[in-house]
Amino acid sequence: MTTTIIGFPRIGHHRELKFATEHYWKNKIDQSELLKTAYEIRKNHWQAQQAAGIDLIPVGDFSFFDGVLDTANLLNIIPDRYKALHLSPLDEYFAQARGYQNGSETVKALPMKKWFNTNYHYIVPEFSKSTDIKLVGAKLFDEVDEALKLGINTKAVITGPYTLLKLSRFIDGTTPNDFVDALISAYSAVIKRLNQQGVDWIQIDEPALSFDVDSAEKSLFDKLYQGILAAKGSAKILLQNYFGDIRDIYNDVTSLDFDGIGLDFVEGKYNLELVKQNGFPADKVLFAGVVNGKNIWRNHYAKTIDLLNSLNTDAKVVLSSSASLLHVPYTAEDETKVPSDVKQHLAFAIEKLAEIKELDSIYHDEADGKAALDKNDALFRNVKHPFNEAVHDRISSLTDADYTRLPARAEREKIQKKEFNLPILPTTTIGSFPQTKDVRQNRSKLRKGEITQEEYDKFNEDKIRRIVKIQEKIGLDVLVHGEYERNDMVEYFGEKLDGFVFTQNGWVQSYGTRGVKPPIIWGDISRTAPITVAASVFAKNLTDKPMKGMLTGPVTIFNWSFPREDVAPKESVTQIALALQDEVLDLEKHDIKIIQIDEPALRENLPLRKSNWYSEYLDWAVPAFRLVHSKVQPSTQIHTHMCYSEFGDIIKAIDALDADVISFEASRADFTLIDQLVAAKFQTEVGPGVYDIHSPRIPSEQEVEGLIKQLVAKLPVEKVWINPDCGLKTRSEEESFESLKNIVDATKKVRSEINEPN
Ligand code: THG
Ligand code: ZN
Repeated sequence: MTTTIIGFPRIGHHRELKFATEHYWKNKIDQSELLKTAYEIRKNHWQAQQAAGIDLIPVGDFSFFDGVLDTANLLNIIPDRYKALHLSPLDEYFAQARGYQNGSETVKALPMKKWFNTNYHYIVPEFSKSTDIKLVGAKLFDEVDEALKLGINTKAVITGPYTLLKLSRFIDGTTPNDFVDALISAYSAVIKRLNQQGVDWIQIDEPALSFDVDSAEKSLFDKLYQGILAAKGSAKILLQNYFGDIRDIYNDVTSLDFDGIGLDFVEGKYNLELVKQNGFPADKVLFAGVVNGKNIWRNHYAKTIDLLNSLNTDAKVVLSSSASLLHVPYTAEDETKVPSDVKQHLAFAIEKLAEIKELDSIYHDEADGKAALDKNDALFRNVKHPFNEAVHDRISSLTDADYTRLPARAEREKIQKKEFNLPILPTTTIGSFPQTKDVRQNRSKLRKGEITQEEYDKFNEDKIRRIVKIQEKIGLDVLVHGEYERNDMVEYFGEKLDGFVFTQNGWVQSYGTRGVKPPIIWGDISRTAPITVAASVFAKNLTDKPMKGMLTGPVTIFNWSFPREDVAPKESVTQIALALQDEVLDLEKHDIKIIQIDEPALRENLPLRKSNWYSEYLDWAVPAFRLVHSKVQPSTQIHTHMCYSEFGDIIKAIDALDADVISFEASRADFTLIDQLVAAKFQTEVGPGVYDIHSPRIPSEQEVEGLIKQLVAKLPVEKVWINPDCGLKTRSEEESFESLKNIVDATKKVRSEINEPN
């Protein structure tokens, strides 16, 4: 055994799992048909790995929604409110993942959160007083049986107890420590059962060790694993970390009775130092994550072999991916429209399997190794990214003034109050309106060449006309054009900007059945023509109300793309920022005086270790945003928007973006962020969402009125905006319009109560 991977994408080569699952949800197929499709997908994926020469194949990495939720359900960590629905195990699982509605009976979904620093989301398990941890699930064991029957050399995969505790929510005053003994028993039972089934290796995923680990957390980890490993019997346990290094706990991990330790040598550069400085126990297997599980570029074999040689250990080394391949698309083979000089540099999941095998041949001096190394060397010697001199000149001439908007915000605030003369508590939306079936069909018809560009544009113009009227009728103060022309807020800009390459089938799971197609940064980035100006100007001319221009910010475009690796993030993000600066100034020139630059992904790429937050990230991310809007007139109002309101700990950085207004997700976080904003003397005007758009529930006028009153009780009323908490693209029109009406009416009521004109 010399090669493995941490995990494989689940959605299927052509997103078969997405379509089957969504059909099942719509009662178009029954459970047995869904299970059959899922089995076929797993079988294909295992056999693809086998065919590529991967020796040890992960099983249990497949999921109908999310692996953390799978592990929680395996161990009976299922809140009572879902059990009370008396559904089949699979439906109970889906009820937790996406909520349940049957007539008047509704149960909300468990919350979803970003998975470390990726664009994937996991479901947050909930521990309470009534949580009774024990081995109840069958999914993992069933999949292991299937794999063994197919002759797959199986490595069973589960989320580890430490990560599970770190990522979960604890209610009723419970704490992680309350569950240590129960988790030890349950994981021991899982190991025993897998061992009885005949599984050789068991991979326990502990990515949470890549966060800072303090001494209490270290004790928690030690206690869990001393217990679990004492009962492992003849099972071989692999402790698998990824997304970073394990500097805080390396010595504990290496001295515990693990049979293998999996380290990420790509993102966790420091792991190499740890192994060199402390040595690696010769009686354990080192699973070396050397093929990047998060990027889409070919591995540079010569560098990887150097790295492996520098490990300088007597331990057996198994070559692996640095993370699960979940975060990359299925295969680059299908990408017929990607230029061939680019395509030869791409390695998606299938190609990465072959890379691991080739690296293994090179590492072990096998006959075919030399040829593979030479071929790879040639590839890297000849790489040529398009170079744009004008972009480089522009960047080298930037000065501090380019990052500073004048006058100061307080001054601008006064000027803008006069300029727009909006009522107090102005109402607006985040930008997108529902992407109804006809909107998606129109786009797909253009893609297939069934309609002309003119017909496509005409359709969208009709949509804009309609939505502007509807917004006026509802009584919103600042209008938007609805974003009908956009598929995805990042893919759309990627397609329009020079320097990006985009794929046909490069789908990556975002959550559950939903995916994204991240654009690929290949050359220097620039804007060759206006992108959003036509739609915004068309919409503006339809109304006397202010029309807000809508852009995706540089940090979000960068974070949700596949970046280059030969260029520093700061350089790429600055290029994107300059391209967007051109767009902002063009919008302004065309009389679009309110411009929103969304940065939903600003928070999520914070380095996992706090000590690196500024030095490795915010120190370039915040200036990039400022660069986009620094040159606008004082009277032009810059808005931004962020999803996932967990930015309590970076409030100062958010204020430093120097936007005039920010809207964000708040309703689910019970407004706790508001107190943090007050405490930090937050200066930007704020629109904390008063309507949770992730839920089909329509908030009543009274409910919204209550929320607005809570807001103005805490925040200076002249700084508060009223809006939903995110874009409306995934909601239905009925829900959206009724909710917006309630929001506007509630706002008017509050205004009249505080004697302000509407
Ligand atoms: N764009 C990108 N990344 C994101 C979001 C985004 N990451 C975080 C968050 N938003 C994830 N949310 C979603 C919501 C909906 C969908 C995907 C991610 C979605 N996808 C369609 C699907 O899978 O069927 C595909 C849409 C399409 O045809 O392009 O609905 O907004 N980059
Ligand atoms: Zn949002």
